[in-house]
Amino acid sequence: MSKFIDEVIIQLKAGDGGPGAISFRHEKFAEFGGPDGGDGGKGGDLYLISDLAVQTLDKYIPLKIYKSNNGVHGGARNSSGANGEDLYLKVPVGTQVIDESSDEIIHDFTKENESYCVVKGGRGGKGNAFFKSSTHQTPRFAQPGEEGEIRKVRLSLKLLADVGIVGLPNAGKSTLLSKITHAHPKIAGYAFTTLIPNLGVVTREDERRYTIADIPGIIEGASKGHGLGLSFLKHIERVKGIIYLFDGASVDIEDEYKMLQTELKSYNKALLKKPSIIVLNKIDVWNDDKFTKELVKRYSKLGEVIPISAQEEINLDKLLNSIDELLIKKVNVKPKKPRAKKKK
Ligand SMILES: Nc1nc2c(ncn2[C@@H]2O[C@H](COP(=O)(O)OP(=O)(O)OP(=O)(O)O)[C@@H](O)[C@H]2O)c(=O)[nH]1
Ligand SMILES: [Mg+2]
Repeated sequence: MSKFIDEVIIQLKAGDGGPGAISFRHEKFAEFGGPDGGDGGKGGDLYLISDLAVQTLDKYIPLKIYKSNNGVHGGARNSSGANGEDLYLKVPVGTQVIDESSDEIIHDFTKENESYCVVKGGRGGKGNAFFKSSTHQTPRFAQPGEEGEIRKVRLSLKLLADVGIVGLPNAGKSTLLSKITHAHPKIAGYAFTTLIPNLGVVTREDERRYTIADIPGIIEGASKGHGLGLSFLKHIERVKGIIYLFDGASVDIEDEYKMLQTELKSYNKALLKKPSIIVLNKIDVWNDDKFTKELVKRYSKLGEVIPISAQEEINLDKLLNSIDELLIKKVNVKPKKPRAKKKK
């Protein structure tokens, strides 16, 4: 299993500018021709770029200095040094870049393929040809290159899933994720199989895509550190909507629902304001439509209830349609602004 690193401090250093050259033309009958030292190249900039294929920050080594290339020295015959190549470091969508010294959020990657220049390369130094003037025909000096910027940053990942699946251990959250996306989370018949959040991408027939996160199971007292605690809930803080997933055969889903809400609330009250769907899983176990209908009726006072079997893939289309309707589309509709009245 890959590690799931969601916070790391690294240093980013842009390339130094190349120094300008000191050089003179060699001419046949003169010991020195005019100055012809070229300029140094600019140091490479260093960018962070968000990539959906990258899901964790585990490739970053804490405190390591990541560096883009220096600009090349200027040369004779007025040749300028090449610019240092820019460096692009990939980070997951949802990464916040925080300046370690000021704690300021410098950038928040909320979209795929966004790039942000964190440190700029230094300018190249001017060669001695640049300094030639009517009063100074043979300058024997050139500028050094400017140093590239350096910055210590903290990368902090808050997954930017559109939908989060929460539930007790063993309810079937990872099974559901594995059926509606191409993700391959670990699935097993014991509690706390999922230790790290998993992200999957749902692709709809009309090519729309959204992301869905499966997080570790929550038990009573999680906010006090029981089970795996609640720290991973930061990964669903920014979802548009929540799926509460239950093992439909549980004796009291209402109690379980209340427990989940209490734990979520103690982490962040705003989580309870998000639109949600209640999903009763494992209906294949009893395989009795009448009983399933009864369950749906019993719990419909809690919200929209959808019975499914993740394992046997029953009702998953219905669930996906409801996710569209209730969790994705609803929040995308902007309320109309009332028109301002014209002053007479
Ligand atoms: N019969 C039946 N079993 C299911 C269904 N969905 C999941 N299971 C089984 O339930 C067990 C738990 O499934 P997981 O998907 O690992 O559950 P989880 O909610 O991710 O569990 P944690 O990661 O521990 O919180 C596994 O043995 C699954 O095979 C279902 O629809 N029907
Ligand atoms: Mg799981």
